Amino acid sequence: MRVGIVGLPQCGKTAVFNALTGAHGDMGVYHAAERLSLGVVSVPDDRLDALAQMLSPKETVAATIEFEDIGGVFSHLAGGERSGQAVAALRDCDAMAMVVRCFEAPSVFEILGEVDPLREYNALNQELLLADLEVIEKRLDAIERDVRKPVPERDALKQEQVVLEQCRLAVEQEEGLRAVQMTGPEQKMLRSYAFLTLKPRLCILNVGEGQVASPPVPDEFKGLDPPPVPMCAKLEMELMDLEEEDRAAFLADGGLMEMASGKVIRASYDVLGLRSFFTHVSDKLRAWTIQGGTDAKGAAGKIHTDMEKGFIRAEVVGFADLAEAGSIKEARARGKVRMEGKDYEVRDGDVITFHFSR
Ligand SMILES: Nc1nc2c(ncn2[C@@H]2O[C@H](COP(=O)(O)OP(=O)(O)O)[C@@H](O)[C@H]2O)c(=O)[nH]1
Ligand SMILES: [Mg+2]
Repeated sequence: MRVGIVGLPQCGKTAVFNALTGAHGDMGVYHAAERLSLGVVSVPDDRLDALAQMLSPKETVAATIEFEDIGGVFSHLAGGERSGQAVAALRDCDAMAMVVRCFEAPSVFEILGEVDPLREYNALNQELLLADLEVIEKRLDAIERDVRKPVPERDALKQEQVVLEQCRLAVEQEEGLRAVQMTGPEQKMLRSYAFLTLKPRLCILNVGEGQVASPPVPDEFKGLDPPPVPMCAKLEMELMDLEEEDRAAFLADGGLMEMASGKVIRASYDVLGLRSFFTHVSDKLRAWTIQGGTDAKGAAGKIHTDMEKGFIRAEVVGFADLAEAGSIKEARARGKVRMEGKDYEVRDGDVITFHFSR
C-alpha cells in the first residue's frame, strides 16, 4: 500500500518524506519536479510493543507502509502546470497525504505569494479536480464517437457515459468524485481511471518550528475527516538524524510526547482501511497487514500461499484479552483463546496461530 505525498511546490513535501522515512532527499530545489522517491516505513503500534514486552521474542517485525514523494503538482493559479508524470505517479498510489504550508520563512519562496493554508489547500484540490476532469472529458469524447457506431459494447458504453457525466458535473461543481453516488459495478467500471479525487486522503499541516508546542489549526481544517495532522517537517526531519535517546530527550524538553510522523503513518494506515494481526512463530513476533473484512484463510495467505491452501484452523486471541491475561497460558486458562474456521473475519489486533497441512 502506497501513500503519495502531494502539495504545491515548497510546501515541504520532501521534508515530510524525509521526516517519515529518515531519507535525505534534496530539498528546496524549485522545479526539481520529476525526482520521485519511495520509502518504506514501519507502522508504530503500541500493541506490538506490548506484545514484545510480554513475549520477549528474538525479533519483532512491524507492519509497513510505503510513501512516495511526488513533486510536480503546480498550481495553475500561480502560473504553473501539473506534470503528467506526477499525476501518473499519484494515480498509482492507494491514498494521498496532502501537505499544506503553514510555516513562515522569508527565505522560502511562497508559490501563491503569501502563506495562506486554506488558499493553498483549495488550489491543490483544484489541481486534483482538473486532473480528473481531463480524464473524464477525454473518455466522454471517445464514448460519444463510439456509441454512434454499431459496436457490440454499446450498452456498456452508454452506461459508462451516464456515470461519467455525473462525475463531470461533480467536478464542475468543485466536488470530488466521492460526492457521486455509485453502485458497486459502477465503481468497478471506473476503477481503471484511478481518479485522484476518489482516493482516501489525509491532510498534513506543515507548521513552523515555533508552533510545534501548540500548532494552530485553521478553523476550515477542523472539520476534515480524518483530522489534519500538524507537523513541523523540517524539525522532525532533523530529529531523524539523532540517536533515539537524544530524540526522546529533545521531545521531552519541548514538552512533546511524540513526533507527528508517527501520527501521520498511523493515520495513513487507518485511512486506507488497513488492519493488523499478529503472529508469534519461531521466536519472531510479527505484525501483518490486511484489509478490513479479510477472513482467516485470506489472512493466512498474507503469510504464505501454502498456509492459505492447507488452512485447517486459526487459534485466535484478541490483543485486549491477551494483555489482560498477561500470558498466552493464562489467556487459554480463561478460555480466551478460540478456535476459528476459514470464514472467521479477522479483527484488528488479533493474535493468531495458524494450523495448516503442508
Ligand atoms: N522554516 C521551515 N522551513 C521548512 C519547513 N518545512 C520545509 N521547509 C523549507 O522549505 C523549503 C521547501 O521544502 P521542501 O521539502 O523542499 O518542499 P517541496 O518542494 O514541497 O518538496 C526547504 O528549504 C525546507 O527547508 C518547516 O517546517 N519550517
Ligand atoms: Mg521536493
